[in-house]
Amino acid sequence: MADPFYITTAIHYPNGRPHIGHAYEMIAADAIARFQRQAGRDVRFQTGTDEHGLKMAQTARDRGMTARALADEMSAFFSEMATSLHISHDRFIRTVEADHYRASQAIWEAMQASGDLYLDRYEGWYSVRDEAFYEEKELTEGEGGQRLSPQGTPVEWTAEETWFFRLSRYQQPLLDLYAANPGFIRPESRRNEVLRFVEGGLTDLSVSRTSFDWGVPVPGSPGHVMYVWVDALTNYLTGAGYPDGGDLWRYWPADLHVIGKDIVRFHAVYWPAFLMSAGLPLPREVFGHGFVLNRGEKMSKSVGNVVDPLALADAFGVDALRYFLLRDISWGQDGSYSPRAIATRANADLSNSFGNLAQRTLSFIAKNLEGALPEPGRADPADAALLAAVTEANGEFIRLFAEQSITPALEAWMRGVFACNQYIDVQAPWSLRKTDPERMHAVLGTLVRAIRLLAITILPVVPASAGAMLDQFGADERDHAALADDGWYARKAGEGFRIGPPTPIFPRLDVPEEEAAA
Ligand code: ME8
Repeated sequence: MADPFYITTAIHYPNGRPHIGHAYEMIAADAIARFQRQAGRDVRFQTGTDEHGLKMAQTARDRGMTARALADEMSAFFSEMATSLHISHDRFIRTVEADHYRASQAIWEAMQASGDLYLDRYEGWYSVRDEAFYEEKELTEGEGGQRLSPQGTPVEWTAEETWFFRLSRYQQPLLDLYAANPGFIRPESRRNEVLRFVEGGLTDLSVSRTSFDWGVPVPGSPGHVMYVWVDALTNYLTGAGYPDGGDLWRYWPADLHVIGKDIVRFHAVYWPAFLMSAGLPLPREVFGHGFVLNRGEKMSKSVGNVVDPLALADAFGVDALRYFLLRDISWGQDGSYSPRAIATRANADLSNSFGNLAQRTLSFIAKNLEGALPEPGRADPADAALLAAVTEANGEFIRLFAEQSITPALEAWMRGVFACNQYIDVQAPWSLRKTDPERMHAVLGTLVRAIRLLAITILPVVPASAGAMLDQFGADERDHAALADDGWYARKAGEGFRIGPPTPIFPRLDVPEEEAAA
């Protein structure tokens, strides 16, 4: 039985339509999920929407609709976006689903049984936009004396009777956890932030609300709904079949929670504390990725620079967008995008380098060999050298990607593509056609092998295009084991497989002249 690998994205607030940050997170997690499947893991991948809380309730009220109606309307956009971006999730969870209510109430009862919940009065600052409580010392003052959270969002004073979670009890267990598992929070910068926060002392956390009712009811406590983060975090357990167990429970604990840097505290402090309290195993890793900025600026509705990711995918192609986001935004750091940057990167790497290489090779074979796979021909040391270079580049990709060094992995892969382009220029198969057909066969056969290896390796990043390319070669085996399968070529040739006239896989994109306002 393959080793399980459970990966999740954050669940997104459907109080508006998805933006490029949401798309980025889904794409990155999807590439990791696909990579792990290729590596032979038994992958479960979950994404979804986080539908409770005051922010949803207030947005719905402003729009004159119920929170549920708003959630239904907006959640559909997130789910459609996942499909459009070729996200390979196994479940799109919505926190209004019945099994999620059961899981949330079960973890609540488990925390209660540990003696970690008590009823008291909360008075303090709350940010609706962050759905977060803050301490006085964390706040700054904005215009007109408005108090602001560390995220720059307005906070308001709230006072109500609520349930508290004894977070203060978990300071030492959390510090022990971080010390024993240096990879629990990544990247390093995020880990240091969390360490400083926890070392500074933890106060008990208000975990229920009485001033509104849009949430999961607290068991046995009429009038209380759970603080939205309690139920939101529990989605990861719901997706693994908690509390019923069963077949999906093999996926718990999660291997990787992919989230943005603004919500690391919830995932690396509150979440493991809740789980410890409930007596459940802890996730193995929380990765806090950076923010995608619109030409260096934070996206905001008021600045008017919020871009619909599907418009970008329509303009440039899903795979161009996926490749750009993973190649140009260093995983774990903030990065900028612009239509010009997307088209420039996709043209340089995908169209001009990889796509052109495949197109030249395949159309030459289709035209001159009637699509038959080239014969072994007369080998030259340059052929073995190319395959060795490609194998090394792919090996580097796999080694780096496995440790989430995503941008360096893509750079390694490009070295393999460059090696092929150099080889084709030096070997010039088109001029061998008349002078030395035996060499021509050997060169083209080497290229077919090399391109197949490169296409398999890049599948997690550009699944549709690399998949279509492999279809043209009739290459059906696509996991990492297929990279070591030397018999593939002889088998295909033996079947009399023919390469059809190729359709271009990575069309050249028009690079927008000006950076038109988004
Ligand atoms: O925080 N660039 O939901 P959310 C990159 N519901 N990532 C970004 C981003 C940007 N510009 N803006 C947001 C929530 N994100 C909670 C999560 S999980 C149990 C509950 C990321 O819709 C953000 O960091 O505000 C988060 O990981 C995800 O998008 C959803 O953000």
